[in-house]
Amino acid sequence: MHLSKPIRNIILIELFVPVLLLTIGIYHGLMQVIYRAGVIHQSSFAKLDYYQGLTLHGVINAIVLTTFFAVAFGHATIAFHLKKEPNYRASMLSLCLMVGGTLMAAWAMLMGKASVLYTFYAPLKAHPLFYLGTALLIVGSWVAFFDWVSIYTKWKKDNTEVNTPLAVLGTLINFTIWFVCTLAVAYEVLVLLIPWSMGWTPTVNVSLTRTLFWFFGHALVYFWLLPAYIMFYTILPKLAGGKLYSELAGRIAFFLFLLLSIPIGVHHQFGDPAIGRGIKLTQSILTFGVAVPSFITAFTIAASLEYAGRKRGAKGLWNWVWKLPFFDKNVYLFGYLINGLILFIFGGLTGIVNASYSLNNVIHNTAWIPGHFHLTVAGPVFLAILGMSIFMTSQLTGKKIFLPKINTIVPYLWTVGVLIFSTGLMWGGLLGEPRRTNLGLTYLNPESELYNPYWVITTMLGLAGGGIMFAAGVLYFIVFFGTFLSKRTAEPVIDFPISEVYHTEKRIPIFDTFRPWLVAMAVILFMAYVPAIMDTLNNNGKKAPPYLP
Ligand code: HAS
Ligand code: CU
Repeated sequence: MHLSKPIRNIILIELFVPVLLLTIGIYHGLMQVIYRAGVIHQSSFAKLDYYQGLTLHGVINAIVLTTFFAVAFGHATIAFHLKKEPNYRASMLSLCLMVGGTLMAAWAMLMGKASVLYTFYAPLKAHPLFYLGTALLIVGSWVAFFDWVSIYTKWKKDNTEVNTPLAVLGTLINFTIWFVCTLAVAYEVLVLLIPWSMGWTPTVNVSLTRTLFWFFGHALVYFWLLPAYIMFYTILPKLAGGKLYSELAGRIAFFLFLLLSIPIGVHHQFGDPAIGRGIKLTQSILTFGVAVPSFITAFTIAASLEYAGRKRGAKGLWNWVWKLPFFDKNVYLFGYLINGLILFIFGGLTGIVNASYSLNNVIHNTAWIPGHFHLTVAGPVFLAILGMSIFMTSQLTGKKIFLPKINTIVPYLWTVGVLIFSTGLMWGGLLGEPRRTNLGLTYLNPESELYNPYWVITTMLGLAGGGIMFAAGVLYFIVFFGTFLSKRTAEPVIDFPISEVYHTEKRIPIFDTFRPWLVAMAVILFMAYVPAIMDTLNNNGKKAPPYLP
């Protein structure tokens, strides 16, 4: 499909800006592993504080990159499937708000005035511009979403009997989850944190800020994941040379995410004394529920891949796996997506450990947690973003991929790195190695009385894996920026390879409508969160003084 130049440029800026910032994010990832392994005694060559570097790493990689990408991919998805360009003014406003907000937050972090980590709840306190900046970034993404809703409602009026394309359904569901969960963080930032940070209110209810943050913070992880799921369902089977085994399974999975992504944030707060046990157990069980759409996805995608392998002539039980186009540079996106899926098998299993209320005690606040989330957000999510950012850049500029062979190996290198890195962190976590702690200067120095010999090997594994991840990141930058800078050889377009469906299924109206699902979502949310919020209001420890680092 052809897009007008201004819209193409907006999408390209939404890819370019966060990838440029990602160079800082990835650099701080490398510094983290070097520092944690006790190899150097400062956490960056610019002499940034450990927590400042960690905040830059988390905010840029997990909040800025993911939000910009979701909007850029959403624009392209809606335009491609509904054959209607996004509105120029709305898209421009959205872009300006997101870039402006990011610059504000970046200034605060780089000045060392916002070393509050990407989970920016109290009692850590940031400069007001950090909070305002993140709020603007979020509002900018809403503007793009509102425009898509208006495009979609017009399309639906003319196509009442036609199933909404799966990718469009996934995008709208994802941004509905995002809109609802960000309302809580908007309230937290605007009503609680900014007045506190400006000095207008002397104290803040720490438990309430944590609870509002996690209302947003857990759903955030599915906001990262769903664009990757859209690619797994609608694009991957085609790249593999097969068909999507069941489109209905995809619809069911997306609607289950709509119901269950938000009302489970308390699984990040099993250790919070303000919240009661009953609601913790309830949300633990609901968390097992949210694993169901991922299991559905695992089986549906595996069946689609098996079909592709057999179509390519595979015989026997497992031979189909080896027939898949792992290193075919013409379908390099396959490599990015399949590696993400492989990592997610381990990311999902560790997530289920985390969700188990009592087991969570063993791993909470240990290095196990970053081990888990590098298998998820730095697994399927990050690899899908890397692959798709190169794909969209090449198509929207009409330029050939720079160094296509290197591009093909990036996801494999990254995956090897993540597997080693996460093994080190999770092993260390089980041996009590803490997360988010200045390890280098204390526990790993044999002269320190806090020296812990068990964590030497685990942080070294982290260093080895992190080094490989960094190398893969550098190769990706070379391909991405090289593609940007090469000469145009074709007409700029956006054409996603879309999978056919294996079973032709009849349209089932309930899986093509939003209203009943939104009502069910509201009811579950209400039941899961009113008791949690009441607990934080009733048990707030009254006047806890702010902790200033
Ligand atoms: Fe998580 C903490 C539970 C998924 C990210 N998680 C985190 C944090 C992050 C994060 C960033 O219950 C740390 C937050 C912080 O800073 O404190 N997580 C879960 C559960 C799931 C889960 C139950 N997490 C994710 C995803 C993330 C993510 C997705 C990012 C994108 N997580 C937790 C809990 C905590 C937590 C607790 C708090 C811990 C604490 O104490 O602090 C589930 O959604 C996982 C379900 C997934 C599956 C896997 C399905 C497998 C698939 C692959 C199939 C492969 C194929 C390939 C087909 C059941 C789909 C075949 C291969 C061939 C070669 C053919
Ligand atoms: Cu969570």
